[in-house]
Amino acid sequence: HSSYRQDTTPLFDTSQLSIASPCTETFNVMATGELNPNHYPARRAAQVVQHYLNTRYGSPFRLIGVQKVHSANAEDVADSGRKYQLELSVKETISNTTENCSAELFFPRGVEQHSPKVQASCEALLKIDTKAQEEALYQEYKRNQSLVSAQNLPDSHGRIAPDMEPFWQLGILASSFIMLNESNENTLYNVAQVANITQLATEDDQLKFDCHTLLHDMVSQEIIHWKLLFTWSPPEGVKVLQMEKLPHRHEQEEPPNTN
Ligand SMILES: *[C@@H]1O[C@H](CO)[C@@H](O)[C@H](O)[C@H]1NC(C)=O
Ligand SMILES: *[C@@H]1O[C@H](CO)[C@@H](O)[C@H](O)[C@H]1NC(C)=O
Ligand SMILES: *[C@@H]1O[C@H](CO)[C@@H](O)[C@H](O)[C@H]1NC(C)=O
Ligand SMILES: *[C@@H]1O[C@H](CO)[C@@H](O)[C@H](O)[C@H]1NC(C)=O
Ligand SMILES: CC(=O)N[C@H]1CO[C@H](CO)[C@@H](O)[C@@H]1O
Repeated sequence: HSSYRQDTTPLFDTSQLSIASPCTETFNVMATGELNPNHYPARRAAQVVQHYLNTRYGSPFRLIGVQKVHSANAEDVADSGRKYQLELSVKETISNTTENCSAELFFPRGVEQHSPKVQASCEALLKIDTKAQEEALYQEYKRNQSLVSAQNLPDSHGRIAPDMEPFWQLGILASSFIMLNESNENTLYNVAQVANITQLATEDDQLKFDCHTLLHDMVSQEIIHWKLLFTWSPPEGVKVLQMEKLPHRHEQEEPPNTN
C-alpha cells in the first residue's frame, strides 16, 4: 500500500482545552460544584466516558472520541465517592458523526480501588451502520489460512497501513476495557501505540488476538505496558479474556522504530 493514515489527530481535541500543565494542578483537592468544562477535572472525567463508550459501542469500524465538554458538575456522595454529571459532544471518527450526550460517572472512594461506574446514552452512535464492513473483515480473517500479525500501530511517523487500521482499532477497543477499569479522578489514559497484535488460531467462531499495547497516562506521564488476550466477532464484539500489566520498564519511552 502506498497510502498511509497521516491524520494522527488525538481522539480528544486538545485544542479546545486549557493548556495548564497537569503537573501544576493540586490533585488532592477535588473541585466540587460547577466545573470549568475546559479544565482537567472535567476532561479526565470525559476521558472515562470515552473509554466507556468504546467498550459499549466500538467496533473495528466505529471509534469514539470526546470532542468537547459543554458542562460538568461534581459532588461528593456522603463518604462513598464522587459523582460527575457531564454534557458533552462525542464524535465517531470514521463517519465523522457528532452527537451531544449526557453522562453520569461515579468514582467510588475506599481503600481498595474500584473502577468508575458510567452511564451514558449516545443513541446516534448506534445508528452508524458498520455491519457489512464488520462481516467482510470477519470473513476475510476467519477463512484465511494465514493469521494476521502487525507491529507498531502507528509507527514512529504516525502512519498505519489502511488494511491494518481495523486491527489498530481492535487494540484500542480492548485497551479501553483496561483504561476504564484502571481510571480514577487522577488519571487520563490514551493508547500511545498498539505495539503488536497477533491473530491466534481458534476452533470456535471468534477471531482471537494476542496484543501488547502501550498506554499513556497524561497525568503521571507514564507509559504503561499491557498484554491482552481478547476475541472479536461481529455479533459478540470485543471480549477481553486476560489482561496483564507488565512491570515498569526503564528503557526509552518512545515507541520503537523498526525501520
Ligand atoms: C467533519 O464534519 C465537520 C462538521 O460537519 C466538518 O466541518 C469537517 O470538515 C468534517 N471532517 C471531515 C474529515 O470530513
Ligand atoms: C450540543 O450542545 C451544545 C451546547 O449545549 C450546542 O451549542 C450545540 O449546538 C449542540 N450540538 C448539537 C449537534 O445538537
Ligand atoms: C490472507 O492473508 C494474507 C496476508 O494478510 C493476504 O495477503 C491475503 O490476501 C489473504 N487472503 C484472503 C483470501 O483474504
Ligand atoms: C510486542 O511489543 C513489545 C513492546 O515493544 C515487545 O517487548 C514484545 O517483544 C513484542 N512481542 C512480539 C511478539 O512481537
Ligand atoms: C481498578 C479495578 O477495578 N481493577 C480491576 C480490573 O479488573 C481486574 C480483573 O477483572 C480486577 O481484578 C481489578 O480489581
